[in-house]
Amino acid sequence: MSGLHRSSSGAPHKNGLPPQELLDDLCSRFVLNVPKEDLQSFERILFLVEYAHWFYEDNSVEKNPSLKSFTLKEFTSLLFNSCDVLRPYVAHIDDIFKDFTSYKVRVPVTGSIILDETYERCLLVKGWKGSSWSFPRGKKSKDEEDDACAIREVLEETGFDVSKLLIKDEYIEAIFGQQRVRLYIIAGVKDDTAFAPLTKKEISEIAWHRLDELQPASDDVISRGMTGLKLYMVAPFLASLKSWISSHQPPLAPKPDMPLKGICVWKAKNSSIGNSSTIITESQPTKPEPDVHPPDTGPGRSFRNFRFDIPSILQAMEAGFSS
Ligand code: M7G
Ligand code: MG
Repeated sequence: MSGLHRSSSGAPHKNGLPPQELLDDLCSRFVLNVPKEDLQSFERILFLVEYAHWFYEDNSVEKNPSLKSFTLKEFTSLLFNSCDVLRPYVAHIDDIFKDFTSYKVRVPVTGSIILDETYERCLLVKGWKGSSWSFPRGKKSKDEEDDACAIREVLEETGFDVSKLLIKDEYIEAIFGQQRVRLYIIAGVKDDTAFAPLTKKEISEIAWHRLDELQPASDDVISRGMTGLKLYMVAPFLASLKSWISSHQPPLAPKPDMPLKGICVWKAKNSSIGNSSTIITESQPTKPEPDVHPPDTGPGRSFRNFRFDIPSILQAMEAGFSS
């Protein structure tokens, strides 16, 4: 209950901008109130800003719909401008943000290809924003093993625990630009299994899709299945998946009479952007911060040498707590 009272303090401006009090609260809760080592690069700080943004969109805006929705970039700018320790870096915000987005696509990703008992269908998730389907997967956290990340990401995105089914050397891997994507094959999952994401506004739909339906015209990162289904990072795995299936016996015989169309197993009630949407699940586990140590080869390297003035941050925190 105390949370409810806290976030309702300070009415939003007429223009929907969050009050300073709310921004201060988000900044101290998500950015300042973390171990010192997490404030040593802008990549890490931007991941913290992203958590603050999700909290703002999923909780503050949801409780108070007169508050405006922002893109991550807009929110980053708002937070940097409102927070004393971040304000000195406002002049560099475009480069910091560009650096963060290019960094994000270099963090290794793992997940799972979940096959039903006939090996005819696989489980795909549809992103909240956009309309494409992908295997449940996500970025590795700092010091996280590939299999642990796959287990966590599949659990977050589908509510399904693959930890007892995952075999460490049964995976398909592909490289997209500078990003390594490893998907563990989890075969023989019952098609009446209940799925529902644990995160908010990340996944809008979960469905079993026939592998035949996904068969792509090309091997591109973004492709379309034969029924027009938009796919993201699915096609490049299909050939290896087919060959894995051809050398493994499914627990159940194929069901050729089943429809070609995907079978939806979970759908958010409302997934439009910028709307105070209600979704079926309510719980939201906190995500560990992503791995921030891939090889530093990308553009904007000079910006990564930018360092926060830690003593002044600590001073500000202390002042904040003693007030
Ligand atoms: P991610 O966690 O950055 O990707 O989520 P990963 O799973 O590949 O590591 C991908 C996208 O989903 C984000 O850029 C957001 O648009 C959205 N998203 C993810 N999460 C966990 C949330 C959340 O908690 N709240 C909101 N509003 N969006 C989210
Ligand atoms: Mg994820």
